[in-house]
Amino acid sequence: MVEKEAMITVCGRPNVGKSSLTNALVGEKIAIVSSKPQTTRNRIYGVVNSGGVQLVLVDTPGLHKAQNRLGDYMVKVVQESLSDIDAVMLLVEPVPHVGTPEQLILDRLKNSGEKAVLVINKIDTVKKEALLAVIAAYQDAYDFDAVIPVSARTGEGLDDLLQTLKGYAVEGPQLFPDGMTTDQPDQQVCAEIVREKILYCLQREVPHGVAIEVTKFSQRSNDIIDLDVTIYCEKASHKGILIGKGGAMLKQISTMAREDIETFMGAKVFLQTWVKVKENWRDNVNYMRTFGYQEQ
Ligand SMILES: Nc1nc2c(ncn2[C@@H]2O[C@H](COP(=O)(O)OP(=O)(O)OP(=O)(O)O)[C@@H](O)[C@H]2O)c(=O)[nH]1
Ligand SMILES: [Mg+2]
Repeated sequence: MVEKEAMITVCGRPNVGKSSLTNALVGEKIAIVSSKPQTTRNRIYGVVNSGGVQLVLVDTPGLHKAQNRLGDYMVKVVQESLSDIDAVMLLVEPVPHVGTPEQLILDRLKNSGEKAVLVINKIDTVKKEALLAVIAAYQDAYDFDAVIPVSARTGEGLDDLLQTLKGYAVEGPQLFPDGMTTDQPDQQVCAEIVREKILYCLQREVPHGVAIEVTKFSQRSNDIIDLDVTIYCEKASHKGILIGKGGAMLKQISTMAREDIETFMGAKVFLQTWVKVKENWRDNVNYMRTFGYQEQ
């Protein structure tokens, strides 16, 4: 039984591990992850139920300098996720320096007066002694409620973090029913998984110009799903790269995606993929809306 709940935003620069941390706390992969920056494009809720408390984690795009309308949209998503919540987690790399994105978020928090927890991620990559300088740099910059070093990868520090986050819960109606771990429809998670495999398989320029449209999602029987997906890219040359020699690249992407989608859906999936070009869709509001990047 959930008696208390809290909405907590996870924000920070691209690639610090916001989605990895969200997944680790939820205990299920609900947000895609990649080694490339600007993986997350939309606000994603991840739900954690623990000891009568429901935490709704708000995973956000990495705050960066927008270079197209999609970027503008992503930055707006971050800004809108910083108000009307119970607390903010500022996720940072274990480096002893407050960078521009962090400073921008802190300036905003100073204005809004939202409560904030500093979460230093990736502590598996540094020596413990190195953390002191990181903590000092950030404590100079903002009056955080708490500072918690974690590793989303190894799980270190996550129990401490969970206890701290539960402290922000207030009495209120249960926002998500038991068993529901994200607000994303299944179709959207499937589309995101395809995009994750493209981020994994291809170099920087191509995946960042890719959008996914699900054109068929139908349950043939209890345990078989037919899924048709169109991958949009920005240039004919990118289409060639996505398809690869004799279709090899598209086959690899599709196979990897199908395996993960089957795990997520708990069903056998027949996945068909197509590649199409929509030039400069990242600067076209109508295309963006079609692909699910629209003002909330
Ligand atoms: N070593 C280490 N790597 C991590 C940790 N957490 C995340 N990573 C890696 O950091 C990279 C980025 O992770 P994401 O979770 O996609 O980062 P993000 O902040 O959501 O990125 P954007 O969505 O692009 O803003 C991936 O390669 C992760 O595997 C950690 O605790 N330790
Ligand atoms: Mg992310």
